[in-house]
Amino acid sequence: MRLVLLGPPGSGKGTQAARLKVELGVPHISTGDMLRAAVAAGTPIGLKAKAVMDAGQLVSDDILLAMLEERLAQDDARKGFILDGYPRNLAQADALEHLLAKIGQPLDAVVKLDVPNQVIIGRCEIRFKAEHRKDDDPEVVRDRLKVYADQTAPVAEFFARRGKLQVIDGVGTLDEVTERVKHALNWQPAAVNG
Ligand code: B4P
Repeated sequence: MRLVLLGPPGSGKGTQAARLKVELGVPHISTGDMLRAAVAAGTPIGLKAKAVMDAGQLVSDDILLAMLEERLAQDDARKGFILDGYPRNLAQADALEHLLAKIGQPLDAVVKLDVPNQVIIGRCEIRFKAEHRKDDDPEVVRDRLKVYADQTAPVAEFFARRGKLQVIDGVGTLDEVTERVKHALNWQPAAVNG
């Protein structure tokens, strides 16, 4: 299964991907997690990305594409992947399509989690209080939602035109949302032998 999870910041892409990877048996590839790891390790990419991320803006397309290409070349991604946080603009959507064609791994599906802005602001505020992630500061979340509306929302249309987009309601319990994603994917667990 080669899946992209789309949705605004705080819509639950990372949360759902972490649950789905077990059942789908493929790695969860989060560009947000990769960037945060680079920041924590103080790598050259991390040093460039930190201020951009803290301000709720998008890190450069070149950096993201190089990071993703390297990650998809790893052995575990040959059986598929759940991509969370990429693509975030039309240039990235185009780059992804070309990269996946080059490595012969076209996408099976794109699932978008629909969550109203007020719910997102509430979720990020809870996480801000618990984890102090700078980009969860309510002021920054408003900027991230604007970046999403301007740059990421058109990506859904990009995939809709290719007949790959499914939109689901991302409000509900974690289990409810996971079930909706699986339903959208028409996912059946493999039969247990014996
Ligand atoms: P991400 O790491 O992708 O952003 P996120 O806020 O973690 O979004 P996600 O939708 O995964 O939310 P989550 O499950 O955690 O990006 C961070 C930054 O990295 C970006 O702003 C950007 O600067 C940079 N970046 C990443 N990818 C990039 C790219 N491709 N190009 C350029 N820059 C890039 O859920 C949020 C909260 O809600 C959690 O606390 C969770 O517990 C809670 N929650 C989830 N589901 C819930 C539910 N059903 N009910 C109640 N709460 C729920």
